[in-house]
Amino acid sequence: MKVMDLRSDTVTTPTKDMYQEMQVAPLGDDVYGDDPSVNKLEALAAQNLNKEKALFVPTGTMGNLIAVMAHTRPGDEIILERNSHIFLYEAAGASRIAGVQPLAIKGIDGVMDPKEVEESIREENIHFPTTGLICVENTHNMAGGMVQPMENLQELRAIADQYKLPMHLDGARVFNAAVALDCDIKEIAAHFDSIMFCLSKGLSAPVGSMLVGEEGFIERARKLRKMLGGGMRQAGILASCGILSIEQMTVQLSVDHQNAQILSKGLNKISGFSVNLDKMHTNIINVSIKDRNISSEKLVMEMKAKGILANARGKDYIRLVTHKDVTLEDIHYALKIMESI
Ligand code: TLP
Repeated sequence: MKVMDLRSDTVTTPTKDMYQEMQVAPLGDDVYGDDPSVNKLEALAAQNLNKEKALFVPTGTMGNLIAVMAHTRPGDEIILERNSHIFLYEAAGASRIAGVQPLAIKGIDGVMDPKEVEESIREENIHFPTTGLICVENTHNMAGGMVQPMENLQELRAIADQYKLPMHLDGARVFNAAVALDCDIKEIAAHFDSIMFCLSKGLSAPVGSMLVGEEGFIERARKLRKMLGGGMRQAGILASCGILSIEQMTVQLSVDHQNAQILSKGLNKISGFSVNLDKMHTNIINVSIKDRNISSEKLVMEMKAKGILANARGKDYIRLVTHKDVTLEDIHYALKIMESI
């Protein structure tokens, strides 16, 4: 049986070029700073986002945690969105390991109201924690890959500047945002002091994320990465794939977005499934199954039995994600299967 994995773009396998590159990539011990492939990837990431330095980290989760630790002190408070990955999906690492208190604001489609952010910043008071950081997620995973409006980023930046606070971007899929906005990634990055982006999602590298920011921040981040056990040795094997992610794979994202549109429109024609097309910005589809009279868990099981892997999202939604390992032909096939369920 053909199995189609629409659970996430994290399931993408390396491209042929990546497999080839892994075999010839120059290697060294990256803890000594001696791996030419890692050094090249870090320089490329920094240059692409127009920041001073970058750091190769094993996962997005570690990249976000390091960013929180490097920007704050234990006991600080960080402002983030209620459905953000850092708040919901990182096993409370920010609280447990960075020792910060999250102040979560409920956004609309992941977008925080700048006024509420400003009101959440603590004034000096012996009783209060100190606000240490504002975090934003773009694209927003739980909102179904929605792009954060540029004006919102500008407003948040102005507030951060006024209160002298750093801003971190969980940009796991920030290249998807840039493709959807048809803008240079630098324009998004310009609003942030640090950005984490993932190589191992739509960009198809097997492992790895980048943390990007100014030199002093990355120096602190490098030490924190070591402390957390993320100092890797001949990591150029992985970094060589990440270089190709940045150089070759961003064009794939617009194909992923087109396929997500086709899949969404097709689902809207099948009774009991509905996708809000106004919210379809990139490659993540939140499919409502409210009219289906079946729990999302059960539907996911039924789909799996027919060869389509999806994730349940709450009881009324399933999440489907398009990526390079799902072709247009696969999408049409998936629609046929969904019709038969
Ligand atoms: N997201 C994963 C799951 O954890 C939900 C996925 O399949 O989408 N930030 C954002 C916005 C993410 O979506 C993810 C992964 C991460 C951070 C963490 O990246 P990794 O998995 O590399 O730790």
